[in-house]
Amino acid sequence: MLEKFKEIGRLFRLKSEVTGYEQITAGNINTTYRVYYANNKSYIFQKVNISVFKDPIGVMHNIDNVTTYIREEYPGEISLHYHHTIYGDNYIILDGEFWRVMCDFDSMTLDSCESLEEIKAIGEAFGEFQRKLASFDSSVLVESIKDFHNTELRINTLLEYADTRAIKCDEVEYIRSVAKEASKVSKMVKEGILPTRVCHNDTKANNVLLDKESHKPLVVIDLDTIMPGTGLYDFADGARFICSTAVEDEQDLSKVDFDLKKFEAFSKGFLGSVKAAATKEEKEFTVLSVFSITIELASRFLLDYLQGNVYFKCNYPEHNLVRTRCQLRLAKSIMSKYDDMNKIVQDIFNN
Ligand code: GN1
Ligand code: MG
Repeated sequence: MLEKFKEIGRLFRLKSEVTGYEQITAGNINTTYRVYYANNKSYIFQKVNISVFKDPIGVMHNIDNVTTYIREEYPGEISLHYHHTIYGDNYIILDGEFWRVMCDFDSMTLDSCESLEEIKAIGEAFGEFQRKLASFDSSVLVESIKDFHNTELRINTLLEYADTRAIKCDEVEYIRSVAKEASKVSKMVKEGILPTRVCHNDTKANNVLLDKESHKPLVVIDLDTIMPGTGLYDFADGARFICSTAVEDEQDLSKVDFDLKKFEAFSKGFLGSVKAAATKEEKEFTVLSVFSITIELASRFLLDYLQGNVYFKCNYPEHNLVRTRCQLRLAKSIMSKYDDMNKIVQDIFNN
């Protein structure tokens, strides 16, 4: 790898000599490394998964446009910087692999979070991200993954796959039983009842870099899926992840629950930033969107498990099944707390 990193660094015109590297294991799709240089600097080298991102150049075009916009509109704030080659590209293709190099920050990420203050701040970081992009011209964006958050299609694809192979299991049957309810939000987006906004589309807590000491958010990362979509799902996906009492691949399901205190903190942060622009319908379906995105992700994990783990990185053969079960457990917990969640959300909207 060292020789490869030297070559990549040279193509991106990085000064100094590579001295070492470490792999960053967060993220289920791309492969990420921190590469150290003799001048005491480090950079993030990332190999983009081109079977997931079929138009990686389009992805880099989106990232370039969005980061330039944020830098120009919000000077003085920390922003992501991707390095360019002598040809002006923010990527290279080397031995058939697609690589990019980003600036590194002295920072950390969290896969789970117990501090309500930190949860609120992470919510605010994602909410602010959406608010800042409200005037961004979405017509310049390439759709990096088609139908990425088309919940109805995701569920139907799973059910059709299972049915044509006569696969019967509790997970498939539960998803079938809630399919209509879980598809409602994405149907309303299609029908124009819910507006589309420029969204991050992958608002897991570990996609916010935090200051190592204060744990305050520094910058939102992982801009691969920035596309127009429902703003509700950025809220929902963030809540799904951060309000769980367990990690996304917890094997002991008794540990998995949806935490209302965490939800209140995240909601205050996120919705506090975006509520001024929220429509009546968005307010009404905010809580349903949390259930929907959880079922959507469960359907994606389960389909990948049935298809032999071709999409998400797995550490063991049952990994995607374990992830599915966690999401379904979480979805059931969300359903049981629906009214309390709605009260929390409506109080925030009304204040
Ligand atoms: C993937 O790569 P990462 O870990 O940021 C996935 C998200 C899922 C998430 C679940 C492009 O995100 O949609 O919610 O895993 N990203 C893509 O952990 O599919
Ligand atoms: Mg991602």
